[in-house]
Amino acid sequence: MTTRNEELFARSQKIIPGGVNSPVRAFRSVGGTPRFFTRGKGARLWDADGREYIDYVGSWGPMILGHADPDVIRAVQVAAESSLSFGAPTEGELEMAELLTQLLPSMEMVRLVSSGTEATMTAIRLARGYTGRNIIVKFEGCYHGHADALLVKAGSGALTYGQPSSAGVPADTTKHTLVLDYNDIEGLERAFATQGSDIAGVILEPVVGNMNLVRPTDGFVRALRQLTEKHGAVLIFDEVMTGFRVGPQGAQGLFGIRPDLTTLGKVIGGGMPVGAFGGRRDIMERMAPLGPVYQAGTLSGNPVAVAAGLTTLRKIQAPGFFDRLTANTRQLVDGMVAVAQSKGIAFSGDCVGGMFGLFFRAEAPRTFAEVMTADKERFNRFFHLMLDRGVYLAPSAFEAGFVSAAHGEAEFKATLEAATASFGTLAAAS
Ligand code: KE4
Repeated sequence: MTTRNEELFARSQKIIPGGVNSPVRAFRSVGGTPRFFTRGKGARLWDADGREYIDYVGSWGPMILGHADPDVIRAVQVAAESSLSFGAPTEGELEMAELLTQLLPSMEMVRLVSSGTEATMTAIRLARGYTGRNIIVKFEGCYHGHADALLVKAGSGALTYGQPSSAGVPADTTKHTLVLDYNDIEGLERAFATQGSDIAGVILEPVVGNMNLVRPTDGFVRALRQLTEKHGAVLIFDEVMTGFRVGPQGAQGLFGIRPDLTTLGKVIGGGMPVGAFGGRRDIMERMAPLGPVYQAGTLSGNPVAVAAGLTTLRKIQAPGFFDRLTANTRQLVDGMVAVAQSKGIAFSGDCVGGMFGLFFRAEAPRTFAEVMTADKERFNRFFHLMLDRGVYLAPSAFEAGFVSAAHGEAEFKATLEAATASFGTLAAAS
């Protein structure tokens, strides 16, 4: 009997590449049929067959308040009634800019765009325009959106399908992209020792979520700041995922590091298309129309999207919001690790704020190479065992998961029950 999800997926594959509007949604690495969701409320989702799930994808990070938060929905409705877009300044986008520069002290100036990709694409152009240099340093396994120069040994969907460097990107474009190993301080020091005067900027995920979750070592973060400072390179924290997800001031707040530029997305749109880049005033003032670095966008700062983002950002300032989110996420991960290990399964987990990583390997990985030693096939089986029990994890071994403020005891209890049964099935099969 064909389910509604299967019927919809069969139709969509005829006219949308892979049947999806973003590759990681296609379930191609985990196998099976993607779920077409019809409704979300709080921590829960319902698919086209009416099945209910506890959601740990959260639209890949934005839904930090949970789905259909009443205040966010009302703000969007009110904004929409005054037109959807003007293509002109509005007070709302000014309020958003004021809030972002207040919440992130490193952000002296900011510009809104419509996606994380636009934010990172512009940030590297700005680093090159500001320094007059060409080389951009990135790290294998980090994903910064799909701008040509950054689709080199990328993470997320690119890693999921084993095509970390995309077709269609001319070698001329990526010859200025230097890819190093995450957490490899010596490699970083060598690169700056030999090419420091040609490096325009370094971009990284300050906590990686796109080769699954990998934390930086203290030494790595400090070396990044010291070496970029010493050589006049722009340090870009890509906080599209970590921004207002790992803490009230993102990863830069956790590490006490002041990057030169920060890119944002996801949470700052609350589920609507909002990205942002910002940082040092002397760098940002090179942006058109003030300076020579061009960037533009028809829907940048869109009033309806900003209404969703502003409401979300204000609500997560509530006292104790991140303490609760962090404690809940840690409780979930520790519970799953304990259950897996009680069944003799090589399994580990880690979490930072409201994002987490699950690994079928004994220790949480610290490098790309260690991530690649995790048992991907076992993850794929686990993914479906959990999905069949109504728990929706990210459909890839190389993606982080997300907890929202709407996840409570009922969700964590049901999730651990599903995990206990699923790990039991895996243990019995081995
Ligand atoms: P978007 O262009 O997808 O809004 O943002 C790109 C981006 C930039 N930087 C980081 C650190 C990111 O995580 C992302 C997007 N993340 C993926 C999930 N791993 C989005 C999901 C998808 O590609 O469909």
